[in-house]
Amino acid sequence: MKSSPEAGRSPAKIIVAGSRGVGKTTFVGSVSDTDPITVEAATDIGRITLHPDLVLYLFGTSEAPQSGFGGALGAVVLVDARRIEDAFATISYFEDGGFDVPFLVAVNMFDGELRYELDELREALAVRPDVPLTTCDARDPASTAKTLQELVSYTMNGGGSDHTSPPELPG
Ligand SMILES: Nc1nc2c(ncn2[C@@H]2O[C@H](COP(=O)(O)OP(=O)(O)OP(=O)(O)O)[C@@H](O)[C@H]2O)c(=O)[nH]1
Ligand SMILES: [Mg+2]
Repeated sequence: MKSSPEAGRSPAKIIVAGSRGVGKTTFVGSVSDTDPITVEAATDIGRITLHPDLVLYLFGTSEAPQSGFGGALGAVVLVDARRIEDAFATISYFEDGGFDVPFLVAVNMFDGELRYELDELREALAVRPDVPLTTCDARDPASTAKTLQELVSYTMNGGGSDHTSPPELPG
């Protein structure tokens, strides 16, 4: 039987991307209802029930997102605050529409202080002005939940210039 427990509703998927060791498994684990399942090296699946009718599946990966991620709502690109430059490849992948979903960039703080202002980081990482840039603590469920919330509201508001909201209708 393939019927899902969510009775006909297709669960929403969110991708958690980023280079090796940025905290993807930690992020997915801290926000999930259950321990993340590692399906293969560096790919995690977690699940969070925001509401009985709203289940989010989280896919943590450092590979280019695969076909199974199709229909994803959006992506969190995690950045290690101590190794900012490692994030270039992933950010440009999403910016160039390699995987066409709205995304935000979250700098995982690893306890440290951010050495740069977010504005400076945005410039250094060449993150478009319309893409949200934020910080998080991947180990803290409240922090990861807030990051997901931000992504979901960004997505609902059009998710950047490539996904502009429809023109206002008269009346
Ligand atoms: N102090 C601190 N340690 C963290 C934080 N996030 C992750 N770590 C640690 O950093 C290491 C890497 O975190 P992971 O969550 O495994 O990173 P990952 O992106 O899944 O790594 P790969 O799957 O190998 O690409 C682990 O030892 C974590 O415990 C954080 O916010 N603070
Ligand atoms: Mg991992």
